[in-house]
Amino acid sequence: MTIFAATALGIAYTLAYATGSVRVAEAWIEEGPPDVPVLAGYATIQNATAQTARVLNVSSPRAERVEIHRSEITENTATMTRIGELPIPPGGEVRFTPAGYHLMIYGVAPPPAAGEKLPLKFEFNDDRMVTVEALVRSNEAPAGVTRGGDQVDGKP
Ligand SMILES: [Cu+2]
Repeated sequence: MTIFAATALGIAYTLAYATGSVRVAEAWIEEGPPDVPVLAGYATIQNATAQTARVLNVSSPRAERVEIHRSEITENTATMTRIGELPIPPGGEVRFTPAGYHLMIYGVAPPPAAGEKLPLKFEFNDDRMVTVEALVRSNEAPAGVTRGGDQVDGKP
């Protein structure tokens, strides 16, 4: 009995460490206007294991809460749905985009400026945790407009 249990544990241990890894790459957060309390975040989650990896929760010590959303555009209406768990297929990846999966990051005070980094912790179904530093980047502001409190008219 004891030998059997030890062997089974040994196999489980080996599998967990032999089947590859889960990576969170290219994590970034879009800098928001100073008066908007929610930020959008993006990342690419890569699953090099042989099983589906499920993202169960995302959090940040700097945020009140982080949700996974999916945007859907039907005819002319854009809607967002909160996703309870996000499956990443074995050997595959899910790339977040403004028109697809994205993170909504609530309650970061004070709001981060471009160039800052916010830690994001991704928790997976198999007890894996991946923490990344997501870079805050300014959104595509029109030429001549700078962020950081100064609105500059770009006209010559
Ligand atoms: Cu959203």
